[in-house]
Amino acid sequence: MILLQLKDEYRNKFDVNKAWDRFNQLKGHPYGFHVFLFTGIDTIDQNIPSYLSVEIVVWIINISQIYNKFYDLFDLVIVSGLNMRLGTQGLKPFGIVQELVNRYNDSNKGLKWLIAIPENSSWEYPEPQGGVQRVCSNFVADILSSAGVFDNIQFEPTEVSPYDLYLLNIWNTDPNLTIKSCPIDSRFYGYCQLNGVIEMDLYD
Ligand SMILES: [Ca+2]
Repeated sequence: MILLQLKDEYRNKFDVNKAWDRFNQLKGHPYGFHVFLFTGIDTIDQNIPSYLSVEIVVWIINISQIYNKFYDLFDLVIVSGLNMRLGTQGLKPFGIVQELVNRYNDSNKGLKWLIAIPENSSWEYPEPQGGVQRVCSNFVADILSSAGVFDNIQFEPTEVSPYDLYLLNIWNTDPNLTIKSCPIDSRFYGYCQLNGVIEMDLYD
């Protein structure tokens, strides 16, 4: 876990009151299990990490049909997101495919197309673990955006992965930066390492 400071130009944009307002809106919502996978999947075949593909999701969906015991888990992390993309509720994988055929009857608008539709940050999922969904990186991106760091650039925080976040050229990596409350001298890493031993390569 690391503590990063924004570069001065972004610190100046950061409106603390707006950040707290957004924090209080998101506080208490469950962890974003519903969006976890969809944050990483952006296209049919060009995702980061590269092994993440719609084929894997389709494979998992097929497995979910065999191992019914784990269906609730598959529903939580995949199937509910597919229903959300279709505007349906409670359809199981076969029903989703059937709905796609009925609605579009187009080989370009099949399951893979549905999986790659971007996650809309305003979607509210049904139970279990319902409501607005954010995983860690979505949450940070949402707070930064709400606080004005990105000016008026519009994007979906639910599409921001940890990798996307630390690639952003907004962090102060001055090797002489010292953060008083840091448990380890921040000059050692070039940022403040709160715990853990894995060293990060920011911007890499
Ligand atoms: Ca996505």
